[in-house]
Order: sequence, then C-alpha cells, then structure tokens
Amino acid sequence: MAGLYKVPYRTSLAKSFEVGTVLRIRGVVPKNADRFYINLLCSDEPDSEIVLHFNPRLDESSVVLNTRKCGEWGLEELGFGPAFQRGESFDMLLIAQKEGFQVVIGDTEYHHYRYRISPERAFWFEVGGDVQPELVKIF
Ligand code: 9QG
Repeated sequence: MAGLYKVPYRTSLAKSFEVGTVLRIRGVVPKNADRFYINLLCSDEPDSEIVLHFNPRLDESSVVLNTRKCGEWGLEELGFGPAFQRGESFDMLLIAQKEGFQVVIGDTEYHHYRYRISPERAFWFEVGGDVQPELVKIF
C-alpha cells in the first residue's frame, strides 16, 4: 500500500537492536531518486549517534555505510556494486550478527559492516530520502 510510511519515517524500537535482531525493509526506489538512507540511532535527538547509516546513492551508483559518533562521520565503507536501481522495488534485511551487521539484499549477502558502536545502543530506526518504504518489520 503506497504511502504507508511517510519519509522520513522514524520510530522507536520496542527493544534495542541486540545481536540476533533482524530488520526487514521492502520498498521502491522512485524513478528520479538520488539518495536514501536507513539509520539505526541511539536516540531521537538531532545529534544522536548513528550506529549504522546505510546510504544507497543512485546519483553515484554506490552504497555508503558509516557510523556517526559525537557528531562526526567515521570512515565510509562502500558496498560492492550498485544494489539498487531507480524505479525498482527492493527487499532487504539488516541482521545483527556477532561481529557486525549483515546486509542481505534479495537473496544475496551484500555487505558485512563491523560494529563501531554496539548495536545494543540502537533504540531508534529511521528511513528517509528518496524512497517509498512499503514494509518495515523487526524480528
Ligand atoms: O557526505 O556522508 C556518510 O558518510 C556525507 C553526507 C551524509 C552521510 C555521510 O552528507 O548525508 O551520507 O546525515 C547526513 O547528512 C546524510 C544524509 C560526506
């Protein structure tokens, strides 16, 4: 059902994003999309630490992953290969594993991002930018 989630869509998590947690996001990338992002945040404050920033950049054909600590971005990691296409739907998982986040796009393991901040400090989820989320589920 289009328009279910108005972006930026931000919600608190029932419990922290501890190891074993799985976040599923299904949505559509608009035809004119430049960038969108998925954030796992420590709080609802504007200067919250960002445990994981997952940032598909259609304008650069890349996917950037990063963490923001004390207002500063860390070293960017690049996902291998463009994984999103303008005008296409996607279905992805963020899985909190022992050492890091496993990003799965469709049936493909896309990127493993080693923790820089413990996932147990993530209590908020946000999706924003040029994206139409259709399903957001946390297991
Ligand atoms: O550009 O890169 C990730 O390393 C910055 C972007 C920033 C992040 C960051 O401006 O954009 O993607 O919170 C922000 O400003 C996001 C949306 C070096």
